[in-house]
Amino acid sequence: MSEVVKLERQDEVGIVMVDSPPVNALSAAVRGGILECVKQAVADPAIKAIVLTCAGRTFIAGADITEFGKPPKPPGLNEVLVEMENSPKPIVAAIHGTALGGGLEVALACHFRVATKEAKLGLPEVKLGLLPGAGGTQRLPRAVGPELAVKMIVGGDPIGAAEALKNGLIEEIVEDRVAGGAAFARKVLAEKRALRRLRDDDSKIAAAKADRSIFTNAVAAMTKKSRGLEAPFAAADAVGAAIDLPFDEGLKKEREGFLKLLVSDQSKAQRYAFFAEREANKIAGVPDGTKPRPVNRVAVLGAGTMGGGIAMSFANAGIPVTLIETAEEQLKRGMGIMQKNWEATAARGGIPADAPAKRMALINGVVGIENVGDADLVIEAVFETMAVKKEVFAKLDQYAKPGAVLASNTSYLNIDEIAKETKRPQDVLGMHFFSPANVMKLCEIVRAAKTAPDALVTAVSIARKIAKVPAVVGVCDGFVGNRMLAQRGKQAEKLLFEGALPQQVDAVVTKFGMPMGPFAMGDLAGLDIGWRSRKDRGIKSEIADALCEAGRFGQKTGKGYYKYEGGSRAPLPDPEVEKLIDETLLRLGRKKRVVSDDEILERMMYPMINEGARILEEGIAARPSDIDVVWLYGYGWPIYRGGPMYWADTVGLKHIADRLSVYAKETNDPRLEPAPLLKKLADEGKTFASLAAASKAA
Ligand code: 3H9
Repeated sequence: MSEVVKLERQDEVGIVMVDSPPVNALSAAVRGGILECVKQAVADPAIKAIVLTCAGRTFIAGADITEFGKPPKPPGLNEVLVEMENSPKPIVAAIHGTALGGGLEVALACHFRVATKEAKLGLPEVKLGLLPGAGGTQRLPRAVGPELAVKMIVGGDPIGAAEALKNGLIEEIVEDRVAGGAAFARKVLAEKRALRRLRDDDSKIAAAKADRSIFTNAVAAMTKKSRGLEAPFAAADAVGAAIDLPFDEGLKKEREGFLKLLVSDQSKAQRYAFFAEREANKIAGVPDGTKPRPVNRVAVLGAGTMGGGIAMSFANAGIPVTLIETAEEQLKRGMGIMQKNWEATAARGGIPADAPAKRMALINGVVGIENVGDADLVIEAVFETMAVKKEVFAKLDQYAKPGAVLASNTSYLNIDEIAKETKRPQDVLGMHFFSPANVMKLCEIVRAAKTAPDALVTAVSIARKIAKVPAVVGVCDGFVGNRMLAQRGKQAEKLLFEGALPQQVDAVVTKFGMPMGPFAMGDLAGLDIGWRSRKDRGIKSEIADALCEAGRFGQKTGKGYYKYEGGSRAPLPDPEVEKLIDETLLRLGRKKRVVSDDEILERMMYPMINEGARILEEGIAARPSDIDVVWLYGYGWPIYRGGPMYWADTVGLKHIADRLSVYAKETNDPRLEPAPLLKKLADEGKTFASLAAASKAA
């Protein structure tokens, strides 16, 4: 008898219950257990119908990803599904939680499906660089038609129970999965319903067989944002096979595609990213069992771009917010922008039509910091200078309720110093959101010297609740992300002095897979900010200064490192910039040379990795994978390259260390010498991953 799958009889209905925490993934034991129980139920004359359901928090959430890359163990999932689909007795999948990947494929091999109303159903394999490998690409189009199937398989986002019902993916929404599933099974028996085997039902793909553009248009729409990725295109091909080929041949095509992706570098990187994200939830140095403090209301200080975006993130998750400004006018402006933002999303169909009003109702806009009193978490997003932050925290100490977590959204300032302004440094930490805060997923949670473990756990847990990806970091200038980015920025600027052009540098970076290069990014952020700060600190940056002196502040003035025409955000190379660079170099007596794309890539990436090594040495990040999470979710690092530290391992640390030494000498920049940790790993022929493995073993 299986340990993780049990068969129970309720009158004429056999209940096959999968119970394999945490997410009932399809390990060999679960596959074997399902096969055994289904066979047993089919053989039992007292059982007339079967319900397949799960214990715990969710229906089967997919194949067991930890088994990928290891020798396959029988039975294969397809073998189990053939047995189920061939069952002469009706099988009903009763779904709750998330039926994902192999989980939904199991449900699709059942003859009927019911789900609870909060259930989500999807084939997210593309997000792991894969395609569904157990019939999903063949059965889903037959269940819901090719358009929605392409959306779900090529896009990878799940749908809710209501949409599943509307599109024929489930038969009914039920209150309780076991009782509802059994009741539905009895109905099937009473009505003598024919068993619906999706493999034999071509009715929903008939239209696309006659007019293939139905399928190709859906694919074109879904792959618009798939630049550089292999899986979405391979997944689309597999769905195409469902339309073009008989079921069994389509299944064979799907299998070939799945096995090819399974061993691909992209999928390996994407699977690594999946686990890196989950690993980041585990906070080093916090006692086991530390519970988060309850957070029922949040106060956000500042209704500007950052504050507004943060407030929106909480309201999106249904958490009430007190949004605080210093004057009515700013408050009104901030509230207006939020409303417009939500209305634009609703108009695009991204959220329901009544959502903007509902979300606005969760935001109580007020003037005056003294209104923070009923908040369990306060996040300040005020002007980014130490003096202002200190003033705000001194006031928070006065007005916030005891035990409230006090967070600063600073992007580089010292939280220890800020915490000193209060008599409760144990409650103070950083929550660094990324712009636009309602969109970007990363939240760097900055642990200060005196931050209490439960305050830290509260910040991590609330960040997850509002669908952010938290990464715990330590106090230093710029934390993890911006500190590494600064190294890239320095090199980008130097490259201009050596003969590269902004568009050449940016092209190399975007070809690598980043959404934007450093110069387009500078134009977006506004070049005047850095200019002002350089002036304050008495620092010069000849080319950037010359641009600003010419009134080129970036996108907002229509000109920066690029020109922007007709209000467009598309950067266009500008001969004027080239002239300005040439003149500056001439004035400084610098000689131009041809800089190769290979050199640009190395100088953009390796100094960041070097800084990442220093960050690890100093304990600012606990794990290399935490650094990768920061870059994946805060800076658009291409997921198929896993993150900078993961990518560095694939390049080879010895090569990176050697090249850094060369650049350190060539450009006379000692900061480019390999960090001691990088050098040590390189000399020992090791990887950053070996550090994580060693710390796990310890
Ligand atoms: C597939 O199915 C291929 C088939 O088509 C072909 C087969 C032939 N395997 O996310 P959480 C672990 S590909 C192993 O924090 P939540 C996770 O690592 C798969 N482990 O919880 C974590 O462990 P720990 C397609 C898994 O409530 C723990 O479970 N399916 C798997 O926030 C809790 O996870 C997917 O891509 C897995 N499949 O979210 C779904 N899933 O505690 C992937 C989770 O030690 N999973 N774990 O860190 C998810 O999207 C989310 O985990 C889920 C729950 C929404 C289910």
